[in-house]
Amino acid sequence: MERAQLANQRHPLPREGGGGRAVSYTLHIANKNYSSWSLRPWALLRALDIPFAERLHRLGAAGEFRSFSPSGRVPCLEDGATVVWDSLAIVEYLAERHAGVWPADAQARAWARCACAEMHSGFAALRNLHGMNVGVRIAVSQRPAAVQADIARIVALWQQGLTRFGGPWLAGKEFCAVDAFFAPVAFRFRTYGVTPDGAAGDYLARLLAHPALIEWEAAALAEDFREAEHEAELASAGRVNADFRAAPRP
Ligand SMILES: N[C@@H](CCC(=O)N[C@@H](CS)C(=O)NCC(=O)O)C(=O)O
Repeated sequence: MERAQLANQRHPLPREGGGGRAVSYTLHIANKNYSSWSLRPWALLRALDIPFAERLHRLGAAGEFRSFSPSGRVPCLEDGATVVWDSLAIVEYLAERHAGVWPADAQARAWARCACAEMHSGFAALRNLHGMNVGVRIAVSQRPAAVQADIARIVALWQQGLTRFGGPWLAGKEFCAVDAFFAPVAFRFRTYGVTPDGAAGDYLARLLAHPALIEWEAAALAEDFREAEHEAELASAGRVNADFRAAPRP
């Protein structure tokens, strides 16, 4: 049986009005070139083949995010009257409804949850100084020590997960929430020329080649929107080697 079928079989999608059509999700996200937080649940939904409608909002559209998200931030998932407005909370909400969000093995599940939580609350230097910018490649002149430390910790985590659970994904045989949480890191590593050795390097290539990331990347490259703050951040990280994005809107 296909994995997606299995996911929906074990925890069937909730039904409206006692047996009507399956309730569909709406995921609010921001521009795919920049919005690392949006990518997490988007990649998970795609990888598990869970149907959803996407609403893409322009970053910096003042006030707009507040009209659907209590925090004024994305991602934000709507499921009928239920609104879930944080990437980790979205993952847990989905885990209550679909198999495959977390690994079936309890050890792997505990590890995956810890790694997601660490990603969610940590790595501030990488997040701030190596912002996600999918379509650009930067030659970094000098990587700040705090960024190097974040990178070293992520690579160690990846190596640990791959060794302990046997790969090819971080917590075992199947792509799950923890891989989705590190999907933005894969784009960051590529943009800023971070090339881990060994199993972590292979994992980076595997993640970038996942159909969900390929689809996200294609849409990111087609965007002609530029957000001033992200672009300034990028320029301060080093020299732009390549920019594969559609020409900016005049
Ligand atoms: N902890 C939140 C953070 C979400 C977040 O910061 N999202 C950014 C987009 S990448 C945002 O909505 N920014 C809007 C703004 O700053 O106006 C989550 O995990 O969902």
